[in-house]
Amino acid sequence: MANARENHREDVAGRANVEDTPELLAYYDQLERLEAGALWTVANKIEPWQPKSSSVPVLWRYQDLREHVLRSVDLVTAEKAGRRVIYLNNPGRRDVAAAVGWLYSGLQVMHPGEVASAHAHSASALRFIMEGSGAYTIVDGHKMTLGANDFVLTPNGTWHEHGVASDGTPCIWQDGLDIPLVNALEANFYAVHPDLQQAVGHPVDDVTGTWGHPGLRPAAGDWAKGYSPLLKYEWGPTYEALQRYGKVTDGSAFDGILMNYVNPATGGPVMQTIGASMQLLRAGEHTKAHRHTGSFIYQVAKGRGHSIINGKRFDWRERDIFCLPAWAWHEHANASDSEDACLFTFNDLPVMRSLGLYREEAFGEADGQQPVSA
Ligand code: GTQ
Repeated sequence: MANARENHREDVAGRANVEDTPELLAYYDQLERLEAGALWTVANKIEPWQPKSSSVPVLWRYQDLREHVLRSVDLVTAEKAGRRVIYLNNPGRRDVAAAVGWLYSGLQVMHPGEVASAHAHSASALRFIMEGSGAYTIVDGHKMTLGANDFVLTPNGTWHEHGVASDGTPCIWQDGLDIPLVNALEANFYAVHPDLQQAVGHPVDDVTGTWGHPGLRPAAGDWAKGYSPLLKYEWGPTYEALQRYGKVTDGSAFDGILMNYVNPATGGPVMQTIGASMQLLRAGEHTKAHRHTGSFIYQVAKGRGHSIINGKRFDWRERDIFCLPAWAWHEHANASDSEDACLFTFNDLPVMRSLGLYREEAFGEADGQQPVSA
């Protein structure tokens, strides 16, 4: 049986360490015909000492992808494509169309006057706006106008559609979804809105007017759903919060000035399966390395610098996207001595935390930084 031979044996007491013999190989064949197998032939693989991600760290340069994303507009209509998106395909995760781990991501483009019809699915989704003006998303009748570096939720089960106002400019945004996770859990449903388009049932940007006030919530603001009622997190107040926080804290040695986007009704993550944050690296800052469970996708919202992931250096600039596989060592550096840099991330930490799977570790070297191999 192939598995028995591939299975690298580690000569450790208590771990599987059975030599193949002709008799055992014949026995494995017999078990295989019965849709069964001997655990000791796979145990070391299915129970690794520590997480073994099949994802590889990847940096997607916006400069390389952008023209291809724009070209899709000439090749397919938004209407025919359903969603006109170029997705990010991790070489280790092609089988599940993941950008990293169990997270999907893609770049969606829409021209002024275009609309992508309303649908709902079990996967949770978010957008981070990269360029253009006039973009909007409608979630369960709440219309939100979107500008660069705004972050918007389309939580699981909600009707959502996207478009660009006819007096806007071509828009590109990053989509992030937990499609691979929900498919792995075999729980994905998908529905097209019966009218293809939703009626806007509330004043435009009413979610911001209702929930977007730090430290305040409406007295009549009952909210029992599993996702944040705020739905949209604008760049202006986000950046201001990071700058103000940076003035009163030394920040984290591993993450600089890091703030999580939260559900204002609970203080918890924005959605049940996907969390998101924005981090600011101060001028000249180079963080220490650590690793943790959970998969992350970064988009550079501002500035330039590099990250070292498992000893490999990735140089980034504004709008580049890169991924961090689970349990990979990582540290970040701002290349500028005068300007700050900001990294947007979304991740599956709510899943890790709610299932009791979160774990983290600091890199042991004296300065806490990794030797760079490439
Ligand atoms: O906009 O709802 O990139 O359903 C992939 C699947 C975007 C969306 C994607 C989706 C969407």
